[in-house]
Amino acid sequence: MKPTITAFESSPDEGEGQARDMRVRWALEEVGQPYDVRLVSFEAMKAPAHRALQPFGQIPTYEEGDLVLFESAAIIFHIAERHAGLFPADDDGRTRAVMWMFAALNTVEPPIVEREAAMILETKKPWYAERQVMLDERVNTRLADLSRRLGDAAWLDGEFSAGDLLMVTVLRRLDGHGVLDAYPNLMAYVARGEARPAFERAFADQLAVFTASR
Ligand code: GTB
Repeated sequence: MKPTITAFESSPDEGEGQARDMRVRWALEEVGQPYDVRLVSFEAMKAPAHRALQPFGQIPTYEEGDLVLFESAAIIFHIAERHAGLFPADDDGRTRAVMWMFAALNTVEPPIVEREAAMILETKKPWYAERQVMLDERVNTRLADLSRRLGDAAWLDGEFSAGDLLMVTVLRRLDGHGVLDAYPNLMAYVARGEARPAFERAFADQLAVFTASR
């Protein structure tokens, strides 16, 4: 059955593919699963009909027959379980791919998001400069460790997996910040992810939504 996902009607990232429907689109493209997209306005996202699908009034959601999912990582886990292409065939490799999904979301993403939120919301505060140093340090600690682990490998654990898909989308949030410049292997890792035909198709599709909304 063809699933339907939700995405911003008008994405605040202006087509950069930073909203979390992008990772779901990418996963669906990787496994060759066609899908429909229902665009939602900010107002509709907070209305009861959408909250019945997503209790926090956010995108993305995923509907497939009677199955309704929210949380992008849970959606990607579901896609990876049901289709070949995002989890390795062997049980241990699959479990390690799940581990990297958690690492992306629980260990690497939080300091990146906290730093970004401070840059948006707190720059006028008298203590901002001091806090920025601390937030930069936290991000760099994670990046240095990740860079060390990745080394010269193409992907985090053998073949490309859902773990890489999430890690690349998390690192992409640093686009335009110059932070990744100090980690050439992470820059190359993100570029490798972005060069995948499935990423390119997903990116083009979300960009088309933004272009049409202007
Ligand atoms: N944990 C949830 C998941 O992974 O599915 C988080 C979902 C989420 O944060 N959704 C955001 C949302 O709906 C969009 S992706 N926000 C509206 C709201 O909460 O009212 C986050 C996002 C938004 C915008 C940018 N951007 O402009 O660059 C980047 C990321």
